[in-house]
Amino acid sequence: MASIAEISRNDAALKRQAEILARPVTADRGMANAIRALTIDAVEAAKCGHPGMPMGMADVATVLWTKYLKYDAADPKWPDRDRFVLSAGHGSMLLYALLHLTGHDGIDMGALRSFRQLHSVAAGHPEYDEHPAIEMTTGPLGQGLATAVGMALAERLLAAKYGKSLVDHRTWVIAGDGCLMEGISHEAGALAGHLKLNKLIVLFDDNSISIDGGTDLATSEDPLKRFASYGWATRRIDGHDYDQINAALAFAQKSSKPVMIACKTIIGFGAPSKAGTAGSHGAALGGPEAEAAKHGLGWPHLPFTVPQDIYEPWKAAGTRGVGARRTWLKRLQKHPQKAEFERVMSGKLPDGLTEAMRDYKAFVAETKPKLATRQASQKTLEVLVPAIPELIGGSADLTGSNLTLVKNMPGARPDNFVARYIYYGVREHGMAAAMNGIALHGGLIPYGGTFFVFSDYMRPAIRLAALMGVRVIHVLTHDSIGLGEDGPTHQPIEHLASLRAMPNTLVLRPADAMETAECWELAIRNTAGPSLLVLSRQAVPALRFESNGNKSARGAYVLAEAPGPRAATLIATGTEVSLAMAARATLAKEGIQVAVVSAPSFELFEKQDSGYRNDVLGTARRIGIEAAIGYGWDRWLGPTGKFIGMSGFGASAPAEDLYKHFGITEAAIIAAVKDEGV
Ligand SMILES: Cc1ncc(C[n+]2csc(CCOP(=O)(O)OP(=O)(O)O)c2C)c(N)n1
Ligand SMILES: [Mg+2]
Repeated sequence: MASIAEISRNDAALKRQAEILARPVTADRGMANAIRALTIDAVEAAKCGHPGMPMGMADVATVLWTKYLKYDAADPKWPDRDRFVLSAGHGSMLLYALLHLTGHDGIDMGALRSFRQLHSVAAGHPEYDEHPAIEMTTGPLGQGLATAVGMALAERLLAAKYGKSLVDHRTWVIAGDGCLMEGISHEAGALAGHLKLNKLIVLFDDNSISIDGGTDLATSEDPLKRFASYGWATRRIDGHDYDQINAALAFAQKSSKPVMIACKTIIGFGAPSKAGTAGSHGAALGGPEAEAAKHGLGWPHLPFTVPQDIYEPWKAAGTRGVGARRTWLKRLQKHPQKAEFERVMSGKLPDGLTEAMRDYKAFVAETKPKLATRQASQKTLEVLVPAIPELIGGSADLTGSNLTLVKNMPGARPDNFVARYIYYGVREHGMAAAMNGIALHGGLIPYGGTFFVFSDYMRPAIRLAALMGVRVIHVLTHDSIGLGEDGPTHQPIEHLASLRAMPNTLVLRPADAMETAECWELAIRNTAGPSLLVLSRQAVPALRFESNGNKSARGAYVLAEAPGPRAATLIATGTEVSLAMAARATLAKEGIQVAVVSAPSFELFEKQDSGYRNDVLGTARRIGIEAAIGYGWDRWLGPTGKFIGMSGFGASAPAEDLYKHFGITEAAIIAAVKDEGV
């Protein structure tokens, strides 16, 4: 039953809608109605979807896409285009209708007819890979907004490097009540405000409705005041009034701060009874309501039909940027940094990287350093940062612990973007999403650090990186009970298992300085998804003394073979590999020969052919050692194997005491080997 408040709110929305519909249909409104009609048709055809948001925001989107957004439908990947992010991804039909109407290839009426069907470009939520003009995958609310912050930041960083003549564009976002209720909107908004990312403009679909009903069920905040306190410029407009929309977008283009424009809209605008209600949010309007909506909007055309006089101005909008793109191309031809700009935008790594890493690894082989792998990571960065100018580092306020900063990495500041490092603040989620945006923008390779345990705070953004397949690198230090005294809140236990379970995510846990260098190389070269470098706080001895090739690339390899037939195979990762090596040496003195396998990456090992895998794993009994939960190890250990690791949360104590307390010791490994009657 609708409450009195709800009924009166709906009445007010319908009254306002009636007033607007009573006015003559202007050319702009006619164009916006094409978005509404296509949305209604596609959602009716699919029998599901979200008509409310596209119908509500059609007027704002029409103004943006016909007058302000810089793009050329003929080249959706033009590097200096404005970025458009539909953070409220459930309103996907808004984007598909816009791409179709503006004449983008690859999204014809057939695609709209097959909205939400298998292999359709027009998927339920916008998907990055489905069409080149879809800047990112959205749907998890708030992610689009936070990712857009990274895009806008990338623009500033590249503009500082290559100049305005090559890099000078805006990032536009449509976000809903949901995006702004999500916590990540705070992290993202605060970071953007602090850095004064003035070319970031958020169009807030301020319809005061979400799924459960009016937003007053759950929130009383004024997001504009919140964003103003972050340092944003804000405006409040009627989202169905073209003069107000135009004025606000023109204002936004001149702002010296990021901009949020709250567009008061009626969700489901045009629907005779469902407009202004949650009923239009996420379900087909239904035949009679859909018909009446089109009638009320003054849209007499058949389903999936747009008359020529409406198509034409839309197509013209799609070619509005042709001139700007051509003059940009001319500027590029003459630009002294043309080759470098094209290289970084293509994602190709610089010449000289392989040689620099080869020399560094030879040095590691020779010097055999005893280092925590986080320190080894920093040493590797000392090579990578000068060799890869597009590498942009950062940390969520743990720079000194993650060891993510090396020399000649100035931090980005609002007044200086000639920078190599981002102080993300204590904002892991915001950082991971911004890193996605930096990578999606192109021209930069982001890495960012935090404690491994707080990967939980970043998980939704890591998942989107995996889903989209973008190159981001997470430096995750303090990777086990080995961090010691900070105790169980800080000790990752289930994180390796849970992140290994995430598709298209490369989890790398190196055992020593050499493997750390190899894993960094793998991460840098992994263009297909996120890479996670899982690194220790505590020191480990050098275990690898030859530097040719990249053994970690196969995921697991025999670090030390048994001189004769294997009595057992010890398989370990990270800091536990040295423990396995110590056990191997002790057992050898007793005449028991075991092999040690180092397994820095399960994902890469899984990809090897079974012949290689069987050779590495061997036929002897297998013992897995990892200071984490054993979930997922069974597939390597087989039915007779044994796992030595954690079975619950850690504790606060010096690291050595914890290893003893939890039974992850040389003695335990030796006992496990002997238990099998060797
Ligand atoms: C992180 C996340 N939580 C929940 C959802 C499910 N969901 C999709 S839309 C929506 C309501 C969004 O409200 P609003 O942004 O106001 O959209 P509108 O109803 O105005 O279109 C919810 C809860 C989601 N997509 N992402
Ligand atoms: Mg809403």
